[in-house]
Amino acid sequence: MLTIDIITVVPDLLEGPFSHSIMKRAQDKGLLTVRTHNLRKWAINKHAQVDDYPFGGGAGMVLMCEPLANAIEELQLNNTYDAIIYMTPDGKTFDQPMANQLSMLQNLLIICGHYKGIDQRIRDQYITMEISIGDYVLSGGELAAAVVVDAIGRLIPGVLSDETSALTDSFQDNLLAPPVYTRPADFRGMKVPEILLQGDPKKVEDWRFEQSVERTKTRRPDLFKED
Ligand code: 6GU
Repeated sequence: MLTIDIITVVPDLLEGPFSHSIMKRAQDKGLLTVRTHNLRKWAINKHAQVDDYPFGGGAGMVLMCEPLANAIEELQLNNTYDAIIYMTPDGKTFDQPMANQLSMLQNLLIICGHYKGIDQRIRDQYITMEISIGDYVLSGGELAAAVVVDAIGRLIPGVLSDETSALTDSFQDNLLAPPVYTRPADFRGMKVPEILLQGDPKKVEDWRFEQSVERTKTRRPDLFKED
């Protein structure tokens, strides 16, 4: 059972991604709980202020210490977090091994920045892990958090109907997934590889492995160089 709390100024952005398909099933089965918390609940005044101008000048607003500290501390009264994660383009690049590790934890708190980010003192004081989802800039951490939660959620045992299917994902063994086909066996003259129709599981397995290696060589040779 994994519980994920998410602090955000735009909770609406996180409504859709977890309400469908596999993420919905994970929650319905009681294997995953995702709770979003609007940072404005901890705003410092009646204007619902949570951000302010950066000291030293410059463009963009910074999420203030006080609302974030109060939000984190209030949530900590009822939860002991295994990790407090800040979503930021200068974090560690998210990958499948990180997803695997996070999926084994019980309680996660994810902080989504917006505008120019959050006050550095919150990062120094509370954050235990900083995650980026790639080398490009999003306008906030919410979509990145949705990516991370999806990648983690589907790895929780019992979430995928065929429990072995996460094992055959791309990246799970540093190989890309092989091509897949379904009916019809002949679509406008384009045929499904014969070996998949013959019903010899060993041959199918060998073929899929070869295809995976071939795909990885041509598309992602860098994956062979890792570890
Ligand atoms: Cl985690 N946040 C933002 N704002 N941009 C990103 C990102 C995160 N990861 C890649 N780009």
